[in-house]
Amino acid sequence: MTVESNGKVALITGVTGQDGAYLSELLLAKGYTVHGVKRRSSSFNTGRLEHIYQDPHEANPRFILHYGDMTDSTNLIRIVQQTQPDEIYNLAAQSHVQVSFETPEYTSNADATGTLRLLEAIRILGLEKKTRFYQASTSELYGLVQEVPQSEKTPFYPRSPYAAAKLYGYWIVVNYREAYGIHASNGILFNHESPLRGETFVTRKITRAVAAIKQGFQDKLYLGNLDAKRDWGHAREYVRGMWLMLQQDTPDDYVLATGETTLVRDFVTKAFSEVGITITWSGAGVDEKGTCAETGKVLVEVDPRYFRPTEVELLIGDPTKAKTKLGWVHETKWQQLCAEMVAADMINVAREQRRNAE
Ligand code: NDP
Ligand code: GDR
Repeated sequence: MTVESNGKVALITGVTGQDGAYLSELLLAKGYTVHGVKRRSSSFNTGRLEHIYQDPHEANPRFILHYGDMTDSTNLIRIVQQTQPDEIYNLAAQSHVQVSFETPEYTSNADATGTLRLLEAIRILGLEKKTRFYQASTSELYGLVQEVPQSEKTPFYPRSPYAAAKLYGYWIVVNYREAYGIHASNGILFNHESPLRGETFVTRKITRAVAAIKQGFQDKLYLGNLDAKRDWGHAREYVRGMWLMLQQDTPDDYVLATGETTLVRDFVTKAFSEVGITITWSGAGVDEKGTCAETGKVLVEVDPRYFRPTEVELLIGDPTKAKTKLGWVHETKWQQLCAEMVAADMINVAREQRRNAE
């Protein structure tokens, strides 16, 4: 189906990521021309965008990719100048919390200063009145539990270099909104997952392992903290919330969450149950094990390598403001999300194994 152009232009950084792919789909369906910033990579990194890729040689393509990087302000200024966007969605980030302990300086460069670079690009180019700005803020800002559920009013206490970098991003967005009148909003998004989730985040790591174990290609799943609790929603629904924030007359900051929290352990149990495997848990801490009730084989073990120097133990968000002011609601429960991800990974794993065997 061809969608008629609505005349609007969006620029998405982080277009090759999970949210970038869903947001591109949404905006194209609404008639936007979508420009995406992708990094140069020695290997293929546009797999999530294949279905919406348009040959740049076509007349008037509505989906256009540009090489860029959040650490290069000259590049960002040039892309913003060339594309003159009505809306910028800043999704690019070194987004892995554990990796941020290994690469703290790079994480702050891309996630904190990168956000500043984009806001400065708007200012330098005199686009303060034209370009609206969405910042991918995060529930990781809450960190060490101050209160639950966490809302826009809950104090922040970041617990990783990633969260500290995103804290700067959050406040520089608030500052540029107040100082220069830019329509800039923070979406404080709680964890959102999907079959497109990166493979090293816990939900996807679990669903891929479940599919591989079920099909006999993997023996065991090693995980870190099974006691962490997360508020997991579906990424497709969360990108709609991003768009809604930029359609408001005034910019503001909003929590997007489901309001329900689940243990990592329970996500594991549910994922295995989707393929007919019952997990029984025994032991505690590093000695905890998940055993297959049907065969007696240990399928899940704890590897302290995945523990974080400082952990965020409990996240549960209060999305009342987004519901009331934006009309945003989430529909998918974490159990449905888990089932969808396992089903997708059963197909992915089988396909990969076939390809490897060829
Ligand atoms: P992903 O990790 O899937 O995607 C991150 C994107 O950023 C990728 O396109 C990546 O490119 C790009 N990127 C990383 N570093 C740079 C850089 N230096 N310059 C340009 N691009 C870069 O993340 P998600 O889609 O899950 O999340 C989107 C945003 O939302 C992130 O900012 C994340 O921190 C934030 N967030 C995510 C939540 C979630 O639960 N998913 C919750 C709250 C916030 P490449 O493909 O080349 O790696
Ligand atoms: P998170 O997501 O840190 O919340 O950040 P992740 O899925 O990485 O971890 C969730 C929880 O699971 C625990 N855990 C493990 N995590 C990973 N990755 N691998 C494991 O083996 C493992 N075992 C247990 C973690 O300790 C943690 O408590 C995500 C990212 O998308 C951020 O960019 C985003 O800002 C936040 O969500 C909201």
